[in-house]
Amino acid sequence: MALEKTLSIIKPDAVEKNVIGKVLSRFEDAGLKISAMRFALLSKDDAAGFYAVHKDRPFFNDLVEFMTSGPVCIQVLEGEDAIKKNRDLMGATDPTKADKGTIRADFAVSIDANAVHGSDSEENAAIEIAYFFPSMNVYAR
Ligand code: IDP
Ligand code: MG
Repeated sequence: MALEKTLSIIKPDAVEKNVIGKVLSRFEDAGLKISAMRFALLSKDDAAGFYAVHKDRPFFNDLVEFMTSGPVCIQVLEGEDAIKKNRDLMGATDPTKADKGTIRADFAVSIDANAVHGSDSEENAAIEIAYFFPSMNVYAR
């Protein structure tokens, strides 16, 4: 295991549901530390740039539409094995298939409005963190 950082986004549906604190508690209770955090109302260009890897997928326009539909709360999480730990806490992309007790099973309603984003690899975590946070805004332990 390695000390890692990962990018997390509490998506517009979960912000609207007023469960930011509950989601953050899941991270903290699992031993992840919040190293940076900000709110943002993403423009279409911001969301399209962030999800550029999905630009040829059929759901891309819906995804950009959804991610710009309201404010998001973006964090850097840090800890041992943080990338996989966060993916395990999140649950499957489709909340109807997510394991019981995961964030998506408990707070999400559909594959579009699925409450949270989490980086899927070390390489993408570094790219995604840099997309939203200048290094001076990431707490260095
Ligand atoms: P992930 O968020 O679990 O990593 P990805 O495959 O990276 O899932 O997809 C990014 C986001 O795009 C998902 O969180 C979801 O909101 C949306 N998405 C993925 N697959 C579909 C789909 O088949 N239909 C509609 N939206 C989708
Ligand atoms: Mg993904």
